[in-house]
Amino acid sequence: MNKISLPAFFLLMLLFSYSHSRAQTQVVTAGKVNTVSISGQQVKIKTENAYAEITIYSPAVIRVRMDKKPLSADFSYAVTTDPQTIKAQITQNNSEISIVTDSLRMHIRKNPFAISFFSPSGEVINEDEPGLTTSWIGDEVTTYKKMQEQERFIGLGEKTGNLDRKGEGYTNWNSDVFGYATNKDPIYATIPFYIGIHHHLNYGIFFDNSYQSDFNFGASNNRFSSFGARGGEMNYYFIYHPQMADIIKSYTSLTGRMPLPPLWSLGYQQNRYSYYPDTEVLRIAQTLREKKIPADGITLDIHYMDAYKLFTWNKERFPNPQQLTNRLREMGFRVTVIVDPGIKVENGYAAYESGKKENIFLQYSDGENYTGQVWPGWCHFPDFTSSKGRSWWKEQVKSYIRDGVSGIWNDMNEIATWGQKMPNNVIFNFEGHPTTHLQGHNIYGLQMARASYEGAREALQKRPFLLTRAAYAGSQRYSALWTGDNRAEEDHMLLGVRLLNSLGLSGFPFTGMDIGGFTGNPTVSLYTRWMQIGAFIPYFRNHTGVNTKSAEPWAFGEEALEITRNYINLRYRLLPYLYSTMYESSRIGIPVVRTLAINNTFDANVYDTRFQQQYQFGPAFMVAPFESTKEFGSIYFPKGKWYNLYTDAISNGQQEVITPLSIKTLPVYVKGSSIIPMQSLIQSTHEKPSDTLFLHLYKGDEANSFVYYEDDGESFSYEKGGYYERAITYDPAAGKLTLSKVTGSYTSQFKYIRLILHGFDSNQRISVNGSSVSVSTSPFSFLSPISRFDPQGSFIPAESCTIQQATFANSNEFINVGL
Ligand code: NBV
Repeated sequence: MNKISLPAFFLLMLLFSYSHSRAQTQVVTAGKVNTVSISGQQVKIKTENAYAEITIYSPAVIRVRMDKKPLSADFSYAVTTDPQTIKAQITQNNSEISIVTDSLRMHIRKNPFAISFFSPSGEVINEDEPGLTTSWIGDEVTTYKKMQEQERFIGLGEKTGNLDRKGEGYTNWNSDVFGYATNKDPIYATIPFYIGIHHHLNYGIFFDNSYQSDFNFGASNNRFSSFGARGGEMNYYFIYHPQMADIIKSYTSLTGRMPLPPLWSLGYQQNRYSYYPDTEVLRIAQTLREKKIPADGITLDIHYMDAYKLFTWNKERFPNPQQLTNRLREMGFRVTVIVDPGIKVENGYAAYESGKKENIFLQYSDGENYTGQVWPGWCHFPDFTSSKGRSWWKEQVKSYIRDGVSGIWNDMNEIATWGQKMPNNVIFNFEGHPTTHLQGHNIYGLQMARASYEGAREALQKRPFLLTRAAYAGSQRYSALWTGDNRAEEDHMLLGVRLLNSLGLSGFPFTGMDIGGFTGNPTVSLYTRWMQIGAFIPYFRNHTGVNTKSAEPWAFGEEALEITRNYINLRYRLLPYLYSTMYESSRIGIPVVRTLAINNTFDANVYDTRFQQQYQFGPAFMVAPFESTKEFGSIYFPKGKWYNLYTDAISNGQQEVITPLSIKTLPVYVKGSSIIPMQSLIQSTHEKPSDTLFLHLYKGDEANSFVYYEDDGESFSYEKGGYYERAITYDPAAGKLTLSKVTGSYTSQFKYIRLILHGFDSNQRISVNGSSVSVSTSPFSFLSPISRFDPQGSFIPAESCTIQQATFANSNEFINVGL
């Protein structure tokens, strides 16, 4: 045996550890392409250091997968669709591989491997930074994209900061962030999808990797934008369409769309941490009715439980939950309960015993159940990434439904535990492909929401309402999302609007924030302004923390009550419009809260930090939220013609207007050519509105169409044709408003329509199906005057023309209105 001297041995050891640490810290790029195999719509590539697979999903969507080792079995919690079979050409020569579809071109340079995407007319949409491309440092993988001139970046779901994210970096690691600062990152949800914009082009990138991921949009560098993760594959979907709305449609065709929610969940919901005992819950419900504040939901926070133990009721506070939910239902209220994932470790506690017996809890790598501390004390946590864990949870959730609960609110599912450091050696089943906390963490909230949704749906046999705090891309398939523990501060209200705008861009239409703020106490004006905004967001819930003052609409004095009630009333009158818009979202993924960037992508003003909060609420309204303390505000009107909601005064587009502000009204504008269906005021969706649908038409220059949608609001019979749908089309050039034939077998609750015209002459002549009808001019107002505080009335009522009622229900005929 060869002898080795001691100094030589130490030298060898030193060299070994040096080269080993170099391997860890080295940047490894894919390198030169060695082999290419093309089959159907897929290209498989082996490079010097990596394996790549390029798959065409649709003419506009191409997926890129890369790893240093051969790609493992394909699996995603987010993507639910398979590639479509399409017409595409894939060719190669010595220097590149080229893929051409009807919508885009992709080139893959061979030496070294680098990807570029072009529009059909040859403009660069997006390209790998040629020197950096895709690389690894240890297990961490990153793709670097060349920063295009004046490139902007928007989206990435629930992320703080500006609408335009240029110059910023973000991390995805779902986190419990009580009272977060307005620039905090990360917060609760991971939606690794963004949209890049430059040179009148826009594209989407969805990076489907649930490890902690990092996005850089030119933070601390002027060379690239990048996205990467601490482990797993480079796995992204590139989406190109000329219109941003189509990018969102394609993204949601990959990750799924919101199921149509129950109508009641679009009503006003009252909450605090926590209403108890049952008599207090009833007092709140009773007061809402007495004060004529329309409402549909009451939410029970953690104090309903016995010592925070899930699936139990505190017998002293809630001796008879069924009786309570029944009583509330008679009053027109639905109950939502909060659920946390932590199951208390306590012998004899049914959920603990059965969870232990069925072996459904997350475990350390040595097989011992993971124990972490949260509200009830030391807890185990169901593994929602296993079908066994989800089935167990589904059965537990059903007990709430038996008690008359209609909604499940999933909290603390980041997972939040005291200390906020779940160990990385906790193992997640991942549908039979066990993995560590590193990959499981960001998925947990999505799978908890899924299990709750499936359990509630099975037991209810109707549409349940689901709310979640943590999420991953695709969570919109199961649940609405709210933005967690915000603060009762002016800038938090505006941040909340930006968060919902960004979530909407990222496939999440059903969203809300704690109206009034969770931590702290809002001023009277802040509360009032926030409630006004709440009327124009999909999930309209007032919520506040445990030690704060009362925050019900009557807790801020008479004037705030009147203003708040006015806007809740308006919300209820707008339900036919909102429900139809939610229906559209459930079909094609376009959000209800729409940043102006969706329709005005290349107008630099919409990214101006002064205007970035402005948003559209569905196709018709533009809301301009301002701090409640401001007396004047600058509003940007994008292209088009805009009517003041309260006065019908017209502002032309592409201009900035300084506007006086009043706490009595939220600045809201209606786009010319809009069609807005409304109903009479009701106190809850339990109550039937009058038999007349109020159809508002705003004179405009562009043709427009609105799909009116109605169904029973709670069952799934719409899936089997039980709905009422008709397109309403306005053609200003022809002076025509047309209601198409009805599709679906549902009988509308409305028998008649009353058409209310805005911006037309008061001596406008009107015909319905060829016969002229009489027109009356009467004032119309979206809000009632706040008489006591403003005897003159705050609003100049819009001049409106009303036509005679026309038959609406079950019409198999077109209705043609000549204008
Ligand atoms: O369950 C209590 C709260 C809840 O009210 C809030 O909305 C959640 O975001 N929950 C967080 C737990 C603790 C908050 C300090």
